[in-house]
Amino acid sequence: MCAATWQRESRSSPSLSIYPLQQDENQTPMNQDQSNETEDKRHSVLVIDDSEDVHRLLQARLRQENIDLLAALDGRTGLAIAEQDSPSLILLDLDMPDMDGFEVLRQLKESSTSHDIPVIVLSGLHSPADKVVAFDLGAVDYITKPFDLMELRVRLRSALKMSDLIDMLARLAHVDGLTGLWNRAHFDDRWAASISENNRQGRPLSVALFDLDHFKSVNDTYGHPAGDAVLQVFSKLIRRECRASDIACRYGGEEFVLIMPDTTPEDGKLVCDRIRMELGALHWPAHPERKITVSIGVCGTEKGVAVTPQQWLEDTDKTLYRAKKGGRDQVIAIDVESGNLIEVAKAA
Ligand code: GH3
Ligand code: MG
Ligand code: MG
Repeated sequence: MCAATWQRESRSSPSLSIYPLQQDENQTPMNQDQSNETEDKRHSVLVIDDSEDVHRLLQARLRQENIDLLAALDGRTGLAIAEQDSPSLILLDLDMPDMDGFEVLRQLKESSTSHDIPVIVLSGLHSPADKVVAFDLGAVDYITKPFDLMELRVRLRSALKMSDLIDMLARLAHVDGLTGLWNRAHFDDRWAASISENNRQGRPLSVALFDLDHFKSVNDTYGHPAGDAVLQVFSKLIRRECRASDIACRYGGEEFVLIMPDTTPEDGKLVCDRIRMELGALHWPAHPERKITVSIGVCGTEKGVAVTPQQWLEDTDKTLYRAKKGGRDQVIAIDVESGNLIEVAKAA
């Protein structure tokens, strides 16, 4: 088994380049500039073909394209590269020794890592039955050999563009329209994943629920647009203060939630208190006489714990409620397992 890699560059998550300001998948999707994203993106394309001639030809003829080519001379190597490098697209030969292209395609579509990578079949098999099977297995296109290079190029570009658009739509389905933070659906996914990671690896994990204080009266007094502006500014503040690995979401209305992986409740409390104090100190041109404050409940652990996502969130909500009851504009943090209070910071 051998593999030649002409220009190997590990691809970041498919959707990341849609939001150039993002540095990490966990980071919030704010400030996205979606113009020209599909044109400017550099893609990597994995070619799985047992013919060295095909690799040489593609390498020479696709040099002008904005892509990095990865090469595998057999199915197993191709599957391994697909898992490891998550290429933007795969060009797959069907007729190969050991593992044929149909089997490779089947395995690509079975793996959660490679499932969404578009596959164009590049094959000397011309029968309609082969084409039907390839499409049934999940290929997005089928090009017969010998292929016309111009046609291959345009089909390649078209498949990459379509894949970028699908990525973008999938991502937008997880973004809150008003604030640009992740939305509730994204939170639900990531919260469950964060908890299972904590259970498995025993690493610290904290979560914070934020609820703006007396927000209804901000709307009632200064109007809904002023309330919207507060939500937007607060979202930016959370994003600025949290780490790239934290996951900031709008939970709903004037409530926000921040997942803080690898963060003890003590550290989570410190971060949240900084956010609380900065918000309280902000000057609001639309209503200079009115400060905005937030109440925050933090619930976390420094080790692996057997707590369900629902229970953990309920405990966090109760902690937030205590902060409200305690007079608002404060952070209350607890250990999720013992329920012990970590620290309380009252407004000065
Ligand atoms: P508390 O301190 O107890 O949290 O009081 P509150 O007034 O903040 O809480 P309440 O739940 O009574 O009111 C929340 C308000 O948030 C009511 C709702 O109109 C407002 N709200 C929810 N979503 C939005 C939004 O997208 N924009 C604006 N401007 N207001 C919103
Ligand atoms: Mg509320
Ligand atoms: Mg509120």
